[in-house]
Amino acid sequence: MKNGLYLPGDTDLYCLTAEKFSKGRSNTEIVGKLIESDIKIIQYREKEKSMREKYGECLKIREMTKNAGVTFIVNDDVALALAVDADGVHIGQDDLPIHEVRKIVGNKIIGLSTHSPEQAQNAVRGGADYIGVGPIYTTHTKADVCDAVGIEYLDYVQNNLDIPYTAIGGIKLHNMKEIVMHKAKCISMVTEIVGADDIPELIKNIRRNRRKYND
Ligand code: TZP
Ligand code: MG
Repeated sequence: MKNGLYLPGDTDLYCLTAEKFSKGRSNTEIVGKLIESDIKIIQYREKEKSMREKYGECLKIREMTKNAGVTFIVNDDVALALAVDADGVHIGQDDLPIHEVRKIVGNKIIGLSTHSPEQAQNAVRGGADYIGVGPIYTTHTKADVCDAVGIEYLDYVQNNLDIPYTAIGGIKLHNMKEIVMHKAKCISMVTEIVGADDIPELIKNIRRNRRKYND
């Protein structure tokens, strides 16, 4: 936890919006379904809308997540995260370095996407609050995504570093067993969840699977 807020490692699923894959449902509608399913961390990820549109959506999501005690992270944009008083920001390897983001966001949560042991070590050294670990499997959800890094990278982080993380990239109900067996506590599934016809039911199935694989 940080500032009384959930981090990956405190919870089983870290969910992200992806309206393009949400079968006609809006980001806010999806967030409502996630909160209903007892999801404790939600990231607003939206690459195609204007800043003003994103601002409007984030204001609504901020209210929804605050009322539900859910950690709210904004992807990419530090200014947007601050404007809507999100709990944190998630950045990538090509964004401002963590120490600069830290100067801007103060004590808010900073998450960083990482794809190699070296990037993960640098994230720890730089003071990231959590890292994204992936893409574990091939994914086409992200436009500029790098090649799959494989389960070995998850093993490296799990066995060598002491930082909360979420495993991400190509993870689905049907292949999550490997991720659970490799001890990832927190998992992100983007298209699998936002694209589900019945999101609460899918999340129940994911949780049922995790219990089964942990036994
Ligand atoms: N970061 C690394 S992979 C990824 C992001 C945002 C996309 C993962 O999407 P999916 O649909 O779960 O493969
Ligand atoms: Mg980014």
